[in-house]
Amino acid sequence: MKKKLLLFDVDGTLTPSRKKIEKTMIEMLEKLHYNQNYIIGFVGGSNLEKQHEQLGNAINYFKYWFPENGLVAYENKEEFYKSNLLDFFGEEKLQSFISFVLSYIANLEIPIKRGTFFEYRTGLINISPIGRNCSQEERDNFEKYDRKHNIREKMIKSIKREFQELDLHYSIGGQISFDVFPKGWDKTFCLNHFNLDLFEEVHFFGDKVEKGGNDYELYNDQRVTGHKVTSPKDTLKIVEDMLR
Ligand code: M1P
Repeated sequence: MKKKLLLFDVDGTLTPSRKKIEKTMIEMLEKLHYNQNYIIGFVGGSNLEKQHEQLGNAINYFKYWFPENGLVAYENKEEFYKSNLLDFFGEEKLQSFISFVLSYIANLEIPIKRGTFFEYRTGLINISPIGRNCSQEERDNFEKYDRKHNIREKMIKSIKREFQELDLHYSIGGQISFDVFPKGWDKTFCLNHFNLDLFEEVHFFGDKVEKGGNDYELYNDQRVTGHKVTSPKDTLKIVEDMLR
């Protein structure tokens, strides 16, 4: 019998943004794990270390782990795929990209800046105008400030203008940063790891499904049934209805 594949975004869908998973969600994942009709996976923009921190031991309920949009991929806890961003850019272009971003941030006037403005990951680059090692309170304040002043959107526009020749995709998935990666390396990338004919249905749950959000492409992909959620509670409700 074919099974249903359920794929979940992490931040805002399984856990509150950048926070730890709650008990009710752990219980639901446990139910899905032992249900013969379903296979579950998660697909998020963060790296595995951060996802593990948020999901705790509940990570083991997932057969598929897709950190960095599936540019790194695990099945049953074993890594089986890893992409390489450097092959896409080449050292020279990558350096001029980094220099542009850092000088943009150096000239940016915002209420506070901390450290780690540029994070080079396996399959994507994460850029944060305030800096990734700000506190939770500083994060929350930046998010509010950005909603009003569109700091990230403006920055993305400038980078796009400067690097028009690079086929890059920009996506705002969290509170203080945005991700940059080659077009096509969005969350739909994780589907490349499957023969989808083997599943009865494929579902995806995400909160940032509007254009520019990092769930947009997978949510709208013809091969999946997309579920828009507004919080982890919402995810619980939809899945519980499915299981009834
Ligand atoms: O998973 C959503 C996003 O989570 C983090 O964003 P932020 O730190 O801005 O809240 C980052 O890991 C980002 O890469 C990711 O897309």
